[in-house]
Amino acid sequence: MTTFLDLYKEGKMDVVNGPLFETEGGKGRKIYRAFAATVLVSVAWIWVYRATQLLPPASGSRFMIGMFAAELWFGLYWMLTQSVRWNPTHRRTFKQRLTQRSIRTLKFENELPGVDVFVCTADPVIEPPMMVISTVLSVMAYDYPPEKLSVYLSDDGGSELTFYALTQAAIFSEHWLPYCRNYKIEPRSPIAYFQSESIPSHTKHHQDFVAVQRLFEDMTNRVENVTKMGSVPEELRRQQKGFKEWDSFTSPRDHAAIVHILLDNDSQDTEGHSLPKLVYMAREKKTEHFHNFKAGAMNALIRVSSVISNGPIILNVDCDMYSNSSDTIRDALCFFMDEEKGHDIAFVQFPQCFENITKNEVYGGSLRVLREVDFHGLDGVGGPLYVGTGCFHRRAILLGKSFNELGSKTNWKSENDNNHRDRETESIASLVSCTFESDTEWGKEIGLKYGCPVEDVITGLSIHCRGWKSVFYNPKRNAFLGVSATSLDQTLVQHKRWSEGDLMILISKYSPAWYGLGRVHPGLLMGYLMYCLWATSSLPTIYYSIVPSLCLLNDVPLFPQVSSIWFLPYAYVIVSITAYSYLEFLQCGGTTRGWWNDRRIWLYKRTSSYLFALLDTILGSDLSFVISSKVSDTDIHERYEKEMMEFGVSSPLSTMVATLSMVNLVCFFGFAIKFVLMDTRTQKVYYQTMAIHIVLCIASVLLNVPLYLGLFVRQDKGKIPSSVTIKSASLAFFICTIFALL
Ligand SMILES: *[C@@H]1O[C@H](CO)[C@@H](O)[C@H](O)[C@H]1NC(C)=O
Ligand SMILES: *[C@@H]1O[C@H](CO)[C@@H](O)[C@H](O)[C@H]1NC(C)=O
Ligand SMILES: CC(=O)N[C@H]1CO[C@H](CO)[C@@H](O)[C@@H]1O
Repeated sequence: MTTFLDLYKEGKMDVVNGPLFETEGGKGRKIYRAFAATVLVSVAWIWVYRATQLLPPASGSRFMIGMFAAELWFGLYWMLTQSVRWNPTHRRTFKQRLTQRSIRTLKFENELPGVDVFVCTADPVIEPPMMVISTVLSVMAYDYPPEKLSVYLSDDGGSELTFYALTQAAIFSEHWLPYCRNYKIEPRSPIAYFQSESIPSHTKHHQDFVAVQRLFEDMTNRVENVTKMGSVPEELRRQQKGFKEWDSFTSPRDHAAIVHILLDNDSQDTEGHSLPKLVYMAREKKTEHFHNFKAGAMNALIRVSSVISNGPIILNVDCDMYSNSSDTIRDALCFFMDEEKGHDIAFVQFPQCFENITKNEVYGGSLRVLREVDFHGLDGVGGPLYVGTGCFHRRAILLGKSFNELGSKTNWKSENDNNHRDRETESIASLVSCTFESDTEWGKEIGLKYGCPVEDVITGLSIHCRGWKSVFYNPKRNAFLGVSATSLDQTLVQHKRWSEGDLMILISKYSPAWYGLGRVHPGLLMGYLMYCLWATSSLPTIYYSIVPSLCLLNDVPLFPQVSSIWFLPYAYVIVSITAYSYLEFLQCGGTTRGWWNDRRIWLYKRTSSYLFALLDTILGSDLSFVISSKVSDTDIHERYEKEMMEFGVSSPLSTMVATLSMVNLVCFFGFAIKFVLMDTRTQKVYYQTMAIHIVLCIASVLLNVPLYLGLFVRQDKGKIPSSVTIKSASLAFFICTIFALL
């Protein structure tokens, strides 16, 4: 490896002085744009056709208005989706330059900003303490000067089990961090590491491996024993004075603030190196004070960290999302610290990647297209959304600075020196009391925004509106790995929360439709609208997914005949959009069956999650925040590995999905019987007039095959409960009857 000194001797200093990151446009943009133009023409053509159908004297059937409305919507929405495909952007960092600059001037190393990492957890049952501390250990082990790194765990469950686990993690880190450093191992989450790694025996590395592994297994046993017992036994409590805080503890929803510094500047690992700071925080909870979920926890962390370490850079990760790459901090700093282009970057978002994805991702859980297409596209028009995990922020901007206030170049040295301002004067616990935020701008102008289930997206939007840019960095080796939903219901509930939150942004003060207008790039505005309008796209999708089938059953043609010139745009749009989505999915690394599964989930989330999100928003129901479970029992796990869909529970969401698929099945059988009984000539005419209906209905039935299996065939526990079967069958029968009578 050539070091900086070699380069220096050879007079190749420029390698050191170059930019810290580089930006590239995507390939094949021209071809894509030409394709998009052809689709646009076809869409317009379809609109014209519908308009002529509605005019007297044609004035089609009474379903035409709905069809027109749906097609108008799809066309307009398709235009919004072009914003993320128009100008995809890719980024590359040069971390070695960052390192070399710090070798050249020791000053530069001093200037490396402090980084505060926030990990949020909310419930020791749904988020097991071992998983949480494995994430904590993975971020403590970043390749970064430990005296500049601080890790904060916010525990909204206020659980002594989690606290106990964290005390054990603090002890284990004294061995784990030197081990990571000495052998440069990856990944640095001990659970993930010991699951995958084996080291050839008879080496020093192997001896150390075995020793650390034993320590890790002991710790796992201790933590899991305590977790199983549900409380920390007296003799263990006596070993750590922090447990005193739980003496007055009554419930997770009603307790005093607990802030405990487990490792500070004086803590050292077994080799005498400093350890990162490690802080446990459970903010005060009172039943009569609303706590604002994760946004409230994040804001409390911002305040607590400001008096303990006050790092100018903040990274936040979910507790199930461990760091899979120890370089990530340096990657992010390449953006913030670039002398030329770094000054207007507010946050660096890394993609959400998941380790529990099966090959063909039955629940579309990899968010592949979002990661490989949407976010690169957004990056080209001003920056990705903030998605609440795997994101580096500049503290000053989270605190509400606008671009004009801070605009010029950052002096990282002075940012670092802001440390420890108020430590003496303010007691830390008072910073996280229930009443601290009353009559302040916290949750409004300062920190993360309150009142929205997707606090992250709305916070990111307000940052963009203040004139800042963000950056999407998608390195080859995934930087963070989380756990994705492993049942249909979890998936649908998650999408309901996202789409509901995004819809609330649309009607909030920060709506991209009016507040963002003129403040952010028009392309970014369209990108935001694309997500904010998820929920509303449920209605046209539901209409389109059953009305053509029902009309097939009742012999009401809604589409042009095959021989008509108007048939062309329909055929072109259906074929080209389907083929494009297939190719795009493969391009993003997916499989053919994965794409097919993804189409199914696309349909299900639109017809159920999005619909209920829309209804909840209109009817003003509460912000009930369902945490998607991160553990699953072995039965469920087995079926997940076999890629069988997990239905299991009865919920309005699954009933909706089952009903619509049942309607399509009835229509399909009705059509099939009719068709078989016709003579060949009638069949031909029928086919001429109803071709598109037939295609849509058959596609829908094929897409729903796993659901029919769950309804009628499967006998395992993951099948659709019979209550749902009965409800959805009656509803489907009812819908078909009503429709026939119309
Ligand atoms: C996580 O990092 C390891 C290297 O440490 C890499 O081999 C692996 O592919 C990464 N995982 C994912 C899902 O990218
Ligand atoms: C955990 O509990 C089991 C039995 O409940 C016991 O045998 C074992 O020694 C315990 N382990 C630790 C580390 O306390
Ligand atoms: C929570 C969960 O389901 N974790 C699983 C993720 O996938 C790995 C490997 O397939 C399993 O070992 C975990 O149990």
